[in-house]
Order: sequence, then structure tokens, then C-alpha cells
Amino acid sequence: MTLKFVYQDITKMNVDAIVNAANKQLQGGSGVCGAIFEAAGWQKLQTECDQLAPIETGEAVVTSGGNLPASYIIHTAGPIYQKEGKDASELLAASYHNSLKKAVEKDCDSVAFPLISTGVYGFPADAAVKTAVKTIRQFLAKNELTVYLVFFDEALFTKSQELFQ
Ligand code: AR6
Repeated sequence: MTLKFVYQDITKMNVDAIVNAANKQLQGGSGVCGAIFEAAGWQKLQTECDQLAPIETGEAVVTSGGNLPASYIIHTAGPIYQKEGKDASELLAASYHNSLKKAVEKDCDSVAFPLISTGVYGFPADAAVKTAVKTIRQFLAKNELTVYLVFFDEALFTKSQELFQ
């Protein structure tokens, strides 16, 4: 089982696939999504996304990695915390699980996740890390894959390392 925490800009990750915290319309946006679109090549990635959109919350789809070091981008729409209420954790887990399934389908050995839904979508970070770790560990019990959970906040990274690693 390989789950590693890193404090890093996800667009710099040297892995087979990175996951994008997307919206259901797969429109290039702000936050980690904006950084990924910018680094991959905005127009070409948007054209690929337009052919796959829309998706459901918790679903995941795959595009090429464009100019990124990663070969693929797995786009998943995480839950909007206030909107989903009691279903938010389950939908967040579905985002991680379905993204991991796509990575395996594409024969990836390594995949990097941002903390889906913890920015604009308002999911409390501590609870989101807990759901991410639980879902990834369950998947790794049955699949050979190196998974990176990428933190963009150093304090949360340090705290999560202490709690989970
Ligand atoms: N590398 C790694 N993590 C990052 C980076 C980066 N370069 N930049 C930000 N983060 P958010 P969401 C972290 O808001 O809440 C977009 O407009 C950030 O600190 O990017 O799922 C989409 O198009 C936070 O912890 O995603 C959607 O419309 C985490 O990434 C909507 O926002 C996620 O924050 C999705 O909202």
C-alpha cells in the first residue's frame, strides 16, 4: 500500500496522472483547476473537456495531460459542501474512488490528487483529508498503485502527516 503526502504544486508532479478538482460542466476555472488548465494548455484541454461534459458529481473522466509532466488528467466534480449536506462525504469518497478506477483503467502506476472540494466548494479540510485517506487506503488494499495526496497549505500538510502517516 503506497499513499504519500506531499506539499507541492500538483502541476509539477511527475506521475502518470493528476486529478483535477473540476466542475460538472468541465469548464476551466479557478484554484487548482485554473493552475492545471494553464499548465496543460488551456484551449486544447477545454476542447477535450467539452467533448466529455457534463458529468455528475462524484464521476470522473480522463483527458490527455497536454503540456504537463503527467500523461493524463482525471477530472472529477467534487461535491459543493453546502448544497449536498449529509451526502457530501459519500460524494467526496465517490470522486476519489472513481478517479482511482480511471487511473487503473489507464494502466497508471502513479496518480496525484489535490484536496478535492476544499477550496471554492467549501468542504472542511480536516474532514476531507480523512475521507480521502480512508477511500484511497480501501482502494490500495486491492490495487497496486502509488497515490500522492497533494497539499497546498503547509500547516495542513504538517498536521495531516502527524495524524495519518
Ligand atoms: N496544487 C495543488 N493544490 C492546489 C493548487 C495547486 N496548484 N491550487 C489550489 N490547490 P479548489 P474545489 C488546492 O477551489 O473546492 C474551480 O473553479 C486548494 O488549496 O481548486 O474542488 C473548479 O473549476 C484547495 O485545498 O477546488 C470548480 O468550479 C484544493 O486545491 C471549483 O473550483 C481545492 O480547491 C472546484 O472547487
